[in-house]
Amino acid sequence: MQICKKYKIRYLYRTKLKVTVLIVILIGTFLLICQMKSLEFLGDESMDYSGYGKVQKERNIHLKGIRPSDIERYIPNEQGNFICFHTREEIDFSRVNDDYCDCFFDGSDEPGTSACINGRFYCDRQKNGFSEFVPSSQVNDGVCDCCDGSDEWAKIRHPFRLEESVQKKLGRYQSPCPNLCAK
Ligand SMILES: [Ca+2]
Ligand SMILES: [Ca+2]
Repeated sequence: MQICKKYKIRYLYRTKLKVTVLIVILIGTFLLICQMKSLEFLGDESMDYSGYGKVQKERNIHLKGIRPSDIERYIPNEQGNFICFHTREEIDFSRVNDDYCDCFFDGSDEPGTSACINGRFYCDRQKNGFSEFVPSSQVNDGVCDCCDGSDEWAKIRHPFRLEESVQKKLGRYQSPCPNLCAK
């Protein structure tokens, strides 16, 4: 009886150990996938995008709020269209940043405006090699969100303007924005 109990305890201990190891492996795998997805999302900041920038310049394209790693996706295709990132729907390139949300699913046609509720605006200045972005709702809302103030490109003055000394004290600034990237 005593031996049976001993084996039972040992069996339970081994099962518990196996379950713990399995949970640790699963959590580790999950974290690894999350990290890989996150890196994929941030894009490869070491890439040289000057070529794409050159193409945009040659085609007289200057779009605000684009993530550096997405610049190639904002070059019109052979039909002169833009392709929504997620749905692959083609729209005329003139509908990019026209302040009307055409790519409802991801807001990819409006990187530089607040037209799409789920969009993202990538600040001009990339901080520490990472793409700094703000939600599209913060574009031209009168409050400086990017450290370089690029989200306030329309330079809209907030109707309720705080004294500059108050803004400084709060560490939050209203448009027109100072460049705080160096701080
Ligand atoms: Ca649009
Ligand atoms: Ca803002």
